[in-house]
Amino acid sequence: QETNDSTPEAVNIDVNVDVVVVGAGFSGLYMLHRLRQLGFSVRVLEAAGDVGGTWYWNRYPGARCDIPTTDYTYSFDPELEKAWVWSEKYATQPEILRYAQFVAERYDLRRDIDFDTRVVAARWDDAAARWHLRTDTGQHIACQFYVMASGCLSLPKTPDITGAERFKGEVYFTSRWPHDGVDFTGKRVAVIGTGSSGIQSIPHIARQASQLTVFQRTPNFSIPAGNGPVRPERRAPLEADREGYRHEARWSRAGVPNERTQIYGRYSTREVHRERFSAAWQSGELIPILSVFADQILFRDANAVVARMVHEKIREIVRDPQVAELLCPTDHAFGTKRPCLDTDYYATFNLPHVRLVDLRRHPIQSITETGIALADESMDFDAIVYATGFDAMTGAIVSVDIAGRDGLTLKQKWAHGPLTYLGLMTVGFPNLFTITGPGSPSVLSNMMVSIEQHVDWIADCLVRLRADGMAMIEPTQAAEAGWATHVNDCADITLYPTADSWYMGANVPGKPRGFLPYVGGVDAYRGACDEVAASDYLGFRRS
Ligand code: FAD
Ligand code: N01
Repeated sequence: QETNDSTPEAVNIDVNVDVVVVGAGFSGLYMLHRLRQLGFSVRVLEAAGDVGGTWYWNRYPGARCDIPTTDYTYSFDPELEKAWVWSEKYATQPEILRYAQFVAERYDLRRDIDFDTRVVAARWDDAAARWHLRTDTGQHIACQFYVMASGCLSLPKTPDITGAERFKGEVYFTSRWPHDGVDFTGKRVAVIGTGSSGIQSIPHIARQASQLTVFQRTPNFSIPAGNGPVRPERRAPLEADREGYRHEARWSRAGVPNERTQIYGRYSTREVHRERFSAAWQSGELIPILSVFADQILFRDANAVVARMVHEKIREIVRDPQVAELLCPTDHAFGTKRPCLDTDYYATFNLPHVRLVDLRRHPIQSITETGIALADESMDFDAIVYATGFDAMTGAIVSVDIAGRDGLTLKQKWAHGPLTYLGLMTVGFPNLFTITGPGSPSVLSNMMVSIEQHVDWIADCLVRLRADGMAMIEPTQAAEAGWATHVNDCADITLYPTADSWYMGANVPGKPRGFLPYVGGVDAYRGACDEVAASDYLGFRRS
């Protein structure tokens, strides 16, 4: 009721805690563990039926991480590191989910988590300096601090294809895959979307389906994962000096120890191009292929060297030259959309029952009751798989009706793009923190490193407030504006803003256009956050 919402202190409160954390993925789990250790009362609210976040929801065949699992792992507890050994270079979704469950059990986290509980609204009470949250289960929860650990890639994009609701066959979303799996044996299957989820699942679906038709709007760059045992380059330094390796990761550009090259693509020879590209291609890792040359994300000519060599690889693998050309990305610079890691993706198009449809030349007119209609052809399917991505970085946050000081909603404030200070907080919404939020390195990094850094920073900040006898923290307008300028300046010297990517918000119709993460590097960012904290939270008002 409106009256209740505007005078929250007058209504019944079901739970009253120091901190509410939304989400029980890797961010929420570690946040809960840290805060509990520090003596705060915490409630975690999670829409899913269990822990794991990304790894709970994305159960499509072939789902794996794309950062080596030795790096995509918590590092906050050496004993945890000893207790868990990853089975391969890139673990599967079930193994990563088991890891999240293992962590939840080891630290007895589930007792403070409400599952199957979605937060729908949050309202700041300025007089009492408290947040009041409402859930879809009818709970009213009050808290002093409110942490959105709700994920950067957790809100699936709603299908924006005409007629999607008409199809009478089976419909699947990679991001909401059935827990019992799907058997496509003997079925005619359509997959829409060729981002990481499509590229990982397509080879698996092709192994079962009698016919597979892939609907591609934009080809993506993909490199072979070369999955198998953990690479010696990662295992040896970890075994020799685990803490040293983790330290190097925390102070690296992308959260994974990697050579920092000074070799410029535009100034080096063909031999150097080939040698460095081959080594990166062989590594089967994203960070080496994204840093073959120091200038590849800055200048088109250097970038084109890498792009051309990926095209050559595609042409070597795909036998039909026309199909090979369709699979070669030419509309965006290499790395400006997240490149994919695959196992047998391009080779799948050599199979006789697999067909590629180029939606640029043959757009979908409508999804029909029995299949998909293009302008010049109609195709019938038993199943349609949407691998169409997410409303990334801001979607899950603004899908909660969050009202800050004076009733301004976050959706209104961010109508032209998100504004944050350090990707952690936003003016007008005191005591609200986001983990890996817009304006932080987030999705451009090994997320585990970024998650731990944000959780630790927030935990330290709350401890300092408590120690200083303060109840509130909020950024200043000047700090927020300054950070926004810096985030944009960093992006603008790169090629990133030139692509129609989800990094730019370009994949969701109507979403404001702007580069969402901070591209200045995990190391520079950590330095900035540490400096702010060490200077009595410079750029924040505390009271
Ligand atoms: P999430 O794991 O997304 O968890 C957020 C949780 O919040 C979800 O469980 C969601 O249900 C819940 N939630 C959201 N809104 C609400 C609400 N209103 N009420 C209640 N609950 C809510 N990153 C890497 O660094 N390396 C990788 O290899 C990698 N692989 C990926 C593979 C896939 C298929 C995808 C989709 C992403 C991948 N990512 C990867 C990014 C990945 O999202 C992060 O690494 C990490 O798992 C995010 O953890 P999180 O806890 O921040 O968010
Ligand atoms: O989503 P995407 P994703 N009609 O947005 C197409 C992480 N991740 O789930 O490019 C037709 O990348 C769309 O086409 P276009 C990783 O960070 C990691 O695959 O917009 N097509 C695109 O091809 C990743 O980047 C892994 O022209 C439509 C595809 O659908 C992020 O999550 C695995 C369409 C969506 O690709 C998102 O990946 C999975 C339409 N109306 C995810 N709408 C790992 O490997 C969209 N598309 C670890």
